[in-house]
Amino acid sequence: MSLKLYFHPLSSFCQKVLVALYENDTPFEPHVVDLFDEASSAAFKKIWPIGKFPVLRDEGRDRIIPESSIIIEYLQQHYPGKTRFVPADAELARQMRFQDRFYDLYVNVPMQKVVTDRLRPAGKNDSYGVEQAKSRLRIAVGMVDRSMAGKTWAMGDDFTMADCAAAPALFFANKVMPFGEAHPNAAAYLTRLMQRPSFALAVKEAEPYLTLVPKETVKRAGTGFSPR
Ligand SMILES: N[C@@H](CCC(=O)N[C@@H](CS)C(=O)NCC(=O)O)C(=O)O
Repeated sequence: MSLKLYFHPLSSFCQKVLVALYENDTPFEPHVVDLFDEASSAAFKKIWPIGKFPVLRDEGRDRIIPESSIIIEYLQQHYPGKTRFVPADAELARQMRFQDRFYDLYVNVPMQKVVTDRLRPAGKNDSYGVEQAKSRLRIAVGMVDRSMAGKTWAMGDDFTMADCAAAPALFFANKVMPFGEAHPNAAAYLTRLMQRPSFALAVKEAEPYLTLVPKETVKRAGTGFSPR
């Protein structure tokens, strides 16, 4: 098989790429990386020394492609299917890329900051950084709520890379900061994303690993971190 994906089922950035692969039934060989396992982590860092997943390897074209958005652009270019991730129109493509950046940088990244802080060794927590991340996430979810009024997908009627980015970012953001009734458009968008078969499959595959999500984060955040 030409495509090999280095990933972990629980990783939000990896789920973003899984959604794209599942959307178009693109065949690939899954290769789960366990960053807590020294051998698995070292083997992965030989491929991509930065050590962040997902990474796609295209053996047929002898290419190694890191970075979720770049991977999806690559899939669009070389393995196109029924779902078009990047609009053909240049102006719409620019708008879509902005949405993709927004979900990655202002929803996914702060959400991860909140979650991963709980995985740090005792005494190494970054409470100031977590408060900043919560504040940014709160602002970003409010913006999502306003921008999704009257829309089905991030770009309107067509499902694109921006929705691949939004699905796991909002899924986990909703776990650390439940949207509730204050953000009905964001909540309804997340419901649509969860009903999309590609993301539903990624979530199902992550289920066996959900116990690894630090429970304390969800509990603490759920009580002290509700959007206003
Ligand atoms: N900009 C990267 C972000 C990837 C990323 O942050 N991946 C996380 C998992 S969701 C990771 O590899 N974390 C491990 C680490 O930072 O050591 C992308 O879009 O692919």
